[in-house]
Formats: sequence, structure tokens, C-alpha cells
Amino acid sequence: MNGAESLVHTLLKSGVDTCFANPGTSELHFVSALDRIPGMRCVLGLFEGVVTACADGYARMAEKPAVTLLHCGPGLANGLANLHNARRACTPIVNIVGDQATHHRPLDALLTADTEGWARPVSAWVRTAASAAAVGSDAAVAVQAARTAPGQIATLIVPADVGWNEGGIVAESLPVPRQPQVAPGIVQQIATLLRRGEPTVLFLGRGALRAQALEAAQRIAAATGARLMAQQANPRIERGQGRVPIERLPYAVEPAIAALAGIGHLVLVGAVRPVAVFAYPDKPGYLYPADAQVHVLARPEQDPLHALQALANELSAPSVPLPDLGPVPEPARGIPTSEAVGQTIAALIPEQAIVVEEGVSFGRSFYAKTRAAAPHDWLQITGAAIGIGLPLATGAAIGAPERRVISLQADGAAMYTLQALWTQARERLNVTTVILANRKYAILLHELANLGVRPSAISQRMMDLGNPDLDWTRIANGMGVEAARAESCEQLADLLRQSLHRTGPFLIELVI
Ligand SMILES: Cc1ncc(C[n+]2csc(CCOP(=O)(O)OP(=O)(O)O)c2C)c(N)n1
Repeated sequence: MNGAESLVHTLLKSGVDTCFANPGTSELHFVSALDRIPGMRCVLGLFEGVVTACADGYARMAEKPAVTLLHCGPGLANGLANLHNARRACTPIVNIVGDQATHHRPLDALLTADTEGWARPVSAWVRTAASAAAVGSDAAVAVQAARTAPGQIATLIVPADVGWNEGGIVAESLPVPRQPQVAPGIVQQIATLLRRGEPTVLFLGRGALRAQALEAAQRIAAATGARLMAQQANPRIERGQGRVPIERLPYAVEPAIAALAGIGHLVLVGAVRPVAVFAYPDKPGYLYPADAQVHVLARPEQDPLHALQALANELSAPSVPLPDLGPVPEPARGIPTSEAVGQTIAALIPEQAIVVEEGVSFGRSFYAKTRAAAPHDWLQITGAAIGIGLPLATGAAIGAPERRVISLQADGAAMYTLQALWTQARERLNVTTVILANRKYAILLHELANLGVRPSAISQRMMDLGNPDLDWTRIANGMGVEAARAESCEQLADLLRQSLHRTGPFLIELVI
């Protein structure tokens, strides 16, 4: 058995059975091992930023890591922005990065780079495998690191000779450390605080936004008058009919400050302190009042469900009925404004759909408008590095194959990783993409206006995606995805409905 074979066997033994890949020469032993060893689903991505965001979307839904296969330092570097997003989401991912053979490294051949150096800022765990005999046990440790709460990125660099040398040893899977639970004393302290009845927000992130945790949070809110609020950017929220609705902190500074104005206490549950995404002259960085006190019920790596249930029990908070969200909205008509599109989508989201939202400026009202839609999961960009949506949707469809994915995607951000459409077609994934084609970097135009700057001819040109216009139906067709254009809410609704009955991907270019 060579090192590459022991690596594949070990990954499978550790429960990792999906590989998103963009291989090169130094990974060919791994690829050929996949030919001989059954059990690994291999999905080709035509750019590494696609590969890494696919792994993110997959793990958000499958709740276990996929492995990526990346080519040397530069291949990893191409995938870094979406690994940055995944790190912010606390998504478990195992990266296998091929590299120059150990004895070839001193020759400084073309692809030789500081692979570990590129891996480190996005990875909680980095190792270069030293030998064929060691790479199996390295892989088992990598999977263990990835699965350690709250979910981490582990990068294993595999020099080509480590893959091709004989002497590989398959390692047993390692136990995943139990997610730490909050201490009873912390729960009691927070209960004492909440009993005082002062204006308090329970600020929820990550696992606190799953349905069961939200039910416990709702008990606490009903018993104490504390308000519930989600972080602005979240990997996965379970919402819609039959779930506890949760408002998100707005993205823009002023509305975010207004949302938290007047609170005396902010209690973090799997969340971090809310800060503005960017600094602006004369605007604060922290978004909560300067005199508010921040408390931590559960850190991101601690079990939020346990923490919230323990707090609800400590408060003897009774169960409360789920709030009535009203009926599922009807599709809107006429001009596709942000609100009208949000309402139309809310009307048509099928039960248990996965909504992936990278709507940037036009998508701002979608979350609120889809509050009373059928039950669904909402996946967002978590690190503000745009270009995640199309591959995140692709990975989510592979992670939860029985569910429909609806990908709401701003056009500028879509262009970063549009190759994901090809993977959707090749894998026949049930993804409906709605491209929000405003043919601009609209958010940057808003930001310029915020700064009081009038766009000059040059800055206008840097924020305009027209001339030539992107033709999304032809782009999609060219990658094997059927597509059509919509210019009204009625057309959008018709195409959305049709797409939900198809097998395989469909793209709607919504001209806005
Ligand atoms: C990796 C990365 N590159 C660049 C940016 C800066 N940026 C933020 S939004 C944006 C434009 C987004 O345009 P689009 O996706 O069309 O959405 P719109 O603003 O039109 O709503 C850019 C370039 C970023 N956030 N991340």
C-alpha cells in the first residue's frame, strides 16, 4: 500500500466520503488511489474557490467535513477567500494539498511555494506529512481537528513522494472530543441577570440558530422579556413556518445601532460581539451602546443547545406555543423590487428547501420577507469575501441531496466563482439559481454616496458591470445549465415554479 492509498482508506474510515477536487500532477497518486478504492464521491470544481466553498456548503448541511484536494501552494491560495468565509462560519473542512516531492523541494521548481504559510491563517491545524508511513495517522488527526467544536479547518500537505512511496499504514478514526458544555455557575449567573428584567438582548450565532435551540431561546424570552436577535452573518438558520422567527442584526451601521439602542445587557450565545464590517470616519466600531454590559452564556465552541435549555430550565421557563407567522405570502406582481422579489420567493420556497443567499445590496430585504415561508434553512456568506454563493449552493445540494436548493445571487459576486454552474450541471444537482442582474457593484456606489463622494467617470466605470452586459442565460447554457430571463415578478414566479419540478439545475436571470 502506498501513502496515497493509506490516506484515502483513513479518510473513509474517519467518515469522510466526499471529495471536492481540483488536482494537479502532485496529487495524481491520490487520484489514482481513488480509482482503486471505492466509497469516495469525487466532485470536480473548475477553480479552487469553487472547491473550497463547495466543501463549506456540504459541511453546513451534512454536518461532517468533506475533503478538498488542492494543487500545491498556488491551488490552495486560489481557494483561500472561501476558506476565510468557512473559517468564519466554523465549518469543518479537511484540505489535502499536494506539494513538491520532499527531495525536489530544495530545487525550487516552479510550483514550489510556502504552502504551510498560505495554509496557516485559515487553518486551525496544519501539518506536512513526513512519510508514507505517517500520512494515514496524519489524516486521522486532521479529521479529528476538523470535527473539534465549533468546527475547524485542518490542512494536511502531502508531498508527492509521501503519496507514491510504499509503506502506507491505514489509521483508525480518532474520537471527536465532546463539545464542551457551559458550567452551571454561568447559567445561574445569566439567570440572575435576566431575572432583573433590565433591557437585554440574547445575541445568537451558529448552533443557537437551529430550530430546537431557538425554541429554548423563545422560552427564555417569554419568561424574562429579553429580546432575541441573530448575528448579521450566520452559517445556517432554521426558519419559516413552525419555527421560532429570529430577527438579524442589520448590516449597515446606523440601523444596527438603532436595533441595539437602549439595551443594558448583551448576552452572547455562540455569537461574538457585534462590530461594524468596516470603519467609517465618526462612526463607532462596536454596534451596541457603550454603557451596555456584555455577558457570555456560551462561547462559539460550547454547546448552545445545552446552554439555552439549561438556562430555560434554571428560569423554570414554561414551554410556549410557536408564534403564528401568518399565512405563507402570495407571489408579488409587477416590477421586481427587492421587497417584491423577496415576497415572490417566500411564496414559492418549497418545504425543507435550502436557501443560499448572496444577494448583496438587492437581497437586503429577502430575509425579512421570507419569514413566513415554508420551513427552510438559510445559508449566508459569513466572512464578507464575496464569491461564495454559487459554490456554497452546489456543496449544500451534495450535502443534503433530497432537498431543493434556491440560490439567490447578486451578479457581481456570481462572476467570481461562476464555474460552480458547470459542477451543478455535471452532478445534476437540484439547484435553482436566481441571478440578481443589476449589472452594477451597487453596494459600492451606496458606500461612495455614504462617504459623501460623487462618483467620477473612473469610479463609475469601476462599479459598472455593463458594456458589455453579462448574458447569464448564455453563460449558464455554455456550462450545461438551462436558463431563462425574467423581467417581472410574474415571470420570476412562473420560472421558479417550473424549476422546482425539474431534475438538475436551472438558472433565472432576473433583470432588475
Ligand atoms: C473577495 C472580495 N473582493 C471584493 C470585495 C469588495 N466588494 C464588496 S461588494 C462588491 C460588489 C458586489 O456586487 P454585486 O455582487 O453585483 O452586488 P450589488 O452590490 O450589485 O448588490 C465588491 C467588489 C469583497 N467584499 N470581497
